[in-house]
Amino acid sequence: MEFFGHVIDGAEVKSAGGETFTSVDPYTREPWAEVALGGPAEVERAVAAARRAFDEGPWPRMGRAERGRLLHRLADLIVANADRLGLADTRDMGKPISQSRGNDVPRAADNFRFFADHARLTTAETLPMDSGHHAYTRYDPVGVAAAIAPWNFPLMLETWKIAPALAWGNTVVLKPAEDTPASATILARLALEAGLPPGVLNVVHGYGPDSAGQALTEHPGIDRITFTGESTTGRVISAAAAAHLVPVSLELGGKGANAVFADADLDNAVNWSIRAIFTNAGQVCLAGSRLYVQRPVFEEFMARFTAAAEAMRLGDPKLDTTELGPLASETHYRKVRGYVETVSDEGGTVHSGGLGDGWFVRPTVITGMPATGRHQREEIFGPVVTVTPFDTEDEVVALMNDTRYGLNAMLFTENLSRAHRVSARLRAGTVWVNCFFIRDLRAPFGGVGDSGVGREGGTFSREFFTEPKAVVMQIT
Ligand code: TXE
Repeated sequence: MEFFGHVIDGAEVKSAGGETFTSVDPYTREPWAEVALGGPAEVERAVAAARRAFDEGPWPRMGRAERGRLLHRLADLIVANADRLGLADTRDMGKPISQSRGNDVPRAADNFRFFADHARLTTAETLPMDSGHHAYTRYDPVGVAAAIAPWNFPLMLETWKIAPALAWGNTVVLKPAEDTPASATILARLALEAGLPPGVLNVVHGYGPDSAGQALTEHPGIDRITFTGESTTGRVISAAAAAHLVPVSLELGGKGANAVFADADLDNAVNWSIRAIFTNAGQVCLAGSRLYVQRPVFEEFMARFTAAAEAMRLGDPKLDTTELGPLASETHYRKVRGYVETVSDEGGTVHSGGLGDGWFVRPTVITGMPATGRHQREEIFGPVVTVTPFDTEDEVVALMNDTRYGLNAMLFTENLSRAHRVSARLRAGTVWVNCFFIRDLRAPFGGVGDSGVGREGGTFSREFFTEPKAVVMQIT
């Protein structure tokens, strides 16, 4: 079995007491990697190393161009190691290799390139004042950032947090999800190879409660916490941060609504709606898990959508041809299975799909589910979609907004006015019109309600990972 250690102060290390845990490959359902299991002692060492690197090391002082050069070198190494990194995520959580190596790895490299360039090129405010003074803004690094990551896009989401924190001159302690530790250690090894000084990027493995995650979020030496994961966990982390008045950025769950109007380009709507719910086996906070279709095209859309869902290729996620892998872990499989098995109890019908072999759930389409049913309200986080007909624009806007989440929504229409009108009325952090998951890293990303607090991306990440300082000068 491969071994993945913590990376603390520039060295890959085991836990003080030699404790380990294993990562299970959800396709073979066998352990494939042994991982150092950290706790408060390892967190203490990592935070101390990050603090030293920030207070005494070259990183915050070397300037954005030089930091950017090193981050670009790290991006080059990520691309050069795409096979290893992609396979690590695929073995850890069952994501098809075409998505891990093909999408997540290039995006991880882009995260470093984008934030390195953004920090170097972005301007700050100068405010001429009538009083004979002027003010300007400095964006200074804050210190040590704690990043707690989930298992659904391991490398991609870790780098989405690490890249802006580092680009703005901070140091980082990352706690990867316990189901997906491997790519984080590989990334930290590559960071050292790229020339990042010791202590700038530290990785501590372990669980959440009563383990490395909790120790990190409760540590008084942390200056920022960025977290992606479950909404309940977000509340716990927010409370831990409040004890030290540490700002948090929380990207939490979702229950994405997707409306297909009768005037939509149906080919395009089917294509994106399939991707919206079945990419990464639906283990996506942005997943379009509530699909609403206007009644005149309901039958036709359903026929095409179901045919496309049934045509998806399930299998070994290590094969390039596989489109849908198993669910990420046994625990998670049991959770999703629980929803599939209770569809009729809640008043719905499994129109197509259902449980597969092992930890597979086939692309599952549910109809007739009442708006109050658990399947319409809770985040299933699997390849399971409810489809509901609607008649009017007002009705579908009300249905789409009838959720405690508010991460994103999609709508499909060829009517320009409707696209703008409905987008404005939706309670969501992102609205995609006639597409899904198209990202510009300058755009704000985050959610309302139970989907999170704060936004990341471009200047929004800068606001979070820096202390904006106003300098006011007398000029006359
Ligand atoms: O999430 P957790 P889990 C949703 C999805 C999924 C459910 C549970 O519905 O089924 O959450 O997944 C760390 N202090 N999402 O259990 O527990 C934990 O170790 C500090 C949505 O994996 O939130 C891991 O690194 N850290 C989501 C990370 O938090 C703690 C992505 C996420 O774990 C902690 C993933 C604590 N007290 C799951 N408790 C999205 N928004 O995309 C846990 N952790």
